[in-house]
Amino acid sequence: MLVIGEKINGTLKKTAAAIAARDEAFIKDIACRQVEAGADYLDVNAGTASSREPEDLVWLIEVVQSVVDVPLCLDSANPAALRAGLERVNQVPMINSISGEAGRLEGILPLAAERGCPVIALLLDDNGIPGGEDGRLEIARRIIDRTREAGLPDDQVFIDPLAMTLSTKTDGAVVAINVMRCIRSEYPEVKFSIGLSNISFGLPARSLINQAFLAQALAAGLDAAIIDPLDQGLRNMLYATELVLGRDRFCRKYTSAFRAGKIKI
Ligand code: THG
Repeated sequence: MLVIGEKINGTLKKTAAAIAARDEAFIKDIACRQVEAGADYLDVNAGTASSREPEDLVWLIEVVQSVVDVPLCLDSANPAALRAGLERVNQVPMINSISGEAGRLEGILPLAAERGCPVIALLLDDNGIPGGEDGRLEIARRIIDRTREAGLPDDQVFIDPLAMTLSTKTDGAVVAINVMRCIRSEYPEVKFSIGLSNISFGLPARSLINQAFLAQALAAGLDAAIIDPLDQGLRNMLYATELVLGRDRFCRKYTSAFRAGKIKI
């Protein structure tokens, strides 16, 4: 599974302050720590007002690329910010995200299609997030029609089924898992990504809930997740579950992660 480090996110208070103050050391530190912990991609989200977002996102990208060389996951709903970011990246980034919303399909999908970038697609549209499986599946089919029409191969599309907060929605994780299973049987090449920590907002011992969900989501075919790579328990669970699911030939990933000190109990 691809680990997309979540911590460079301007909607978090400390990161917002670092972006406003152009505090390079703060950003470099969370970039390096996430990559050392095993992040394959780093999510970069400026989280700022749309007029400032292009320059803030470009600043973040340049600071991050000055210390690490993993590809980035450009996290924005703003086509102008994404366009500016796409001009500065050193490696093909993931675009986070399109959705069933008309504005994103028109403004963002062409940016990804032109460059053949992998893209994350959220299962929501201009009417919001459907609560049940059927509504999400209908949006997924519409999105995949559009990505195919734009010439983007199915294996470059990462569907994010949207895990809802369990404290307010009892079936918030189950719906996401059922949706992944249905889409996989209909579109075997399409991939899945999820923002894992949404499910545990407002609850104690969040990492435990995130770990339980990660194991179930991996069993349903999860290919990528936006997570905190510094969460030791989550990392342990990731390596162990991939091993159990037969995704780790000769236990190579598990044993080398253990030797490198990335698995600890
Ligand atoms: N899907 C997609 N993109 C996304 C999300 C998603 N991008 C944003 C978000 N959801 C994923 N990113 C984060 C970043 C941080 C946290 C959660 C999701 C987080 N922060 C802690 C908190 O809020 O309690 C605070 C951590 C800290 O302060 O360091 O949990 O779903 N495609």
